[in-house]
Amino acid sequence: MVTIGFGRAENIIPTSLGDVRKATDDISIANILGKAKTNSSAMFMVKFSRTDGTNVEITDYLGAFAHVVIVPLDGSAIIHAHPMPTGKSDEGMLQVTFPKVGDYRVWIQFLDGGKLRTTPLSIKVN
Ligand SMILES: [Cu+2]
Repeated sequence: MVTIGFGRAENIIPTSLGDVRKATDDISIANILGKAKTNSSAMFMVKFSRTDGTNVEITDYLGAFAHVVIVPLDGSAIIHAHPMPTGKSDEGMLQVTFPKVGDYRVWIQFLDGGKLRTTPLSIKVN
C-alpha cells in the first residue's frame, strides 16, 4: 500500500461542460464559431480579438497560425488541429472531425503581440 501525504483532493469532473465558444487569456480573446457534428468534418471559424479593442497581432507559433487541442469529457481521445489562413490576420478556418456526441474541452494556443496565449473553451457536439 502506498500512502501519499500533503496532496490535494482530485478535481471533480463536471458532468457537462456546455458550449463555451469565447474565452480570454489576459487581453487576448479567442472565439470559435460554427456548427459541431459527429462523424463528418465540421468547419469552424476561429477569430481573435482583444478586450481593450486594439487589433490583435497574431504571428505563427511553432510553425502554425494557432494550435487547437480538443479532448472529449471522458478523455478518450486527443484531437490536434491547426487553423488554415483565410487572408485575414485575425481569423483562421478550422476543420475538425468529432468521433462521438458529447462535450469536448478545447484549448487554443496562439501568439498575440509576441506573447503566448492559451484560452480554454468547450464545444457541445450533438
Ligand atoms: Cu499544433
